[in-house]
Amino acid sequence: MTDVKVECVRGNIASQPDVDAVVNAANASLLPGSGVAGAIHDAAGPGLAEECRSLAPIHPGQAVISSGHSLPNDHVIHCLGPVYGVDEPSEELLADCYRNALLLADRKGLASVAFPAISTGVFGYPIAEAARVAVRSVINVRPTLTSVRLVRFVLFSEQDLSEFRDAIEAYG
Ligand code: AR6
Repeated sequence: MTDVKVECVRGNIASQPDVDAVVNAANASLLPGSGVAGAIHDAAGPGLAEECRSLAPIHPGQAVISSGHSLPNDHVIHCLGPVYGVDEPSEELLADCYRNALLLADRKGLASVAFPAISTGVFGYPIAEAARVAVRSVINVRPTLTSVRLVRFVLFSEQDLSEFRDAIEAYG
């Protein structure tokens, strides 16, 4: 039996002070962007983009870790999600993001990680499908985790939150 809690909340990924790492829905160059990447870089300050220069570029499905700079979190885990309909197989690449981020967090000894709904904004992944892929990926990797004890999905809208709630009920 595993004791990793999986939960979802409505909120801002850059305002999750009680988790060790927040996940960035990044671009390949790890530069500040719009949406999640904008919110995280704005809150972290310019030191984050500077540190990211040596970590980029990354490929779809990959996860890399940096420090949190001015964020309330010790770390940021940067994932590049697939562009829906372009980076294939998109389902596997999206699942890889969640798995690789959690394996990296676990290797670093972190206890808690908060994810946004990767690829569901600019990258166009339909939210209901993305929620199922995300939750299934977390549930599949859960038995292998030794240090991570909390996985939180942070959704921007009530509709997105309800898709993740449904997926957690179905697979969690
Ligand atoms: N907190 C939580 N969720 C958010 C926030 C926030 N502050 N802001 C947006 N969302 P996106 P992607 C939701 O576009 O699709 C960037 O420009 C949003 O409603 O941030 O992976 C990067 O630089 C959506 O549901 O990420 C890349 O080029 C979800 O988070 C590209 O966009 C993801 O939206 C990445 O696109």
